[in-house]
Amino acid sequence: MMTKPGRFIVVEGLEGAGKSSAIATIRRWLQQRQLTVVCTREPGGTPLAEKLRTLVKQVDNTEILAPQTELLLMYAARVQLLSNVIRPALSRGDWVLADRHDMSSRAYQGGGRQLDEQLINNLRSTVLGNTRPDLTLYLDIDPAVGLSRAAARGELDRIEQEQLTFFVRTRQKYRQIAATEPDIITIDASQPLAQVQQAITEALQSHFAGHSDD
Ligand code: Z5A
Repeated sequence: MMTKPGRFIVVEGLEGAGKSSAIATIRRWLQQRQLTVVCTREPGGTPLAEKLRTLVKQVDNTEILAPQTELLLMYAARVQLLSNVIRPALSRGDWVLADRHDMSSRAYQGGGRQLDEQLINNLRSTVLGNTRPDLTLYLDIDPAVGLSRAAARGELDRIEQEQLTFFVRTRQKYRQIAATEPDIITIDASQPLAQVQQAITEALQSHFAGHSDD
């Protein structure tokens, strides 16, 4: 019997946008349809990629992380995750539900850090190959609102300590990408949680109509 290929769903957005809550909603929606779900986070999701996550998030006062190093570490972690977790899951027919993926690098390193787009595109084509998300839900939030939600949780990591202008550029890039790519749905994450959840469910129902049990 042929295995039906799995699907790849990504949740994106600035810190405090509500990605964790969105992932819980999507996970429930998939499990109600008896689909096997593999959840990932980036950077991270394999033992080595989790070590890289610690490196990029920790505040190190002895050496400044160069923006290009940051970019390469994000893609190094992504290669590991794609090879060891995402591609095997998709070939088994599982559904992959990702907390961040490639769009984060385009927005944070491309928009926030203003790194060369050609450099990022070269890395993307080498690392991603043909593996692309079936659907990306981009949770759009004003950075000031997102950061205040994130700050309420306690200590800020290295990237969270950036100036507001960095996050304004990151959001601009997110919105620019979302406006031009058809498999990205933008959700207004400033709405109350119940409305965000409703918008997510509607997006899933319209995008994966064949899997809806309603
Ligand atoms: N990064 C990068 O630069 N390049 C890359 O390629 C990749 C990542 C892959 C990962 O950190 C960092 O790496 C991230 C981007 C960078 N850095 N920054 N800055 P992370 O994974 O630890 O952090 P995060 O992804 O930003 O997670 P987060 O702060 O936890 O965001 P969230 O998951 O979207 O937030 P949340 O936990 O769901 O919600 C935050 C709070 O808001 C929480 O108390 C909720 O109850 C509340 N909330 C959520 N939704 C609502 C609504 N609708 N109304 C009111 N309150 C709400």
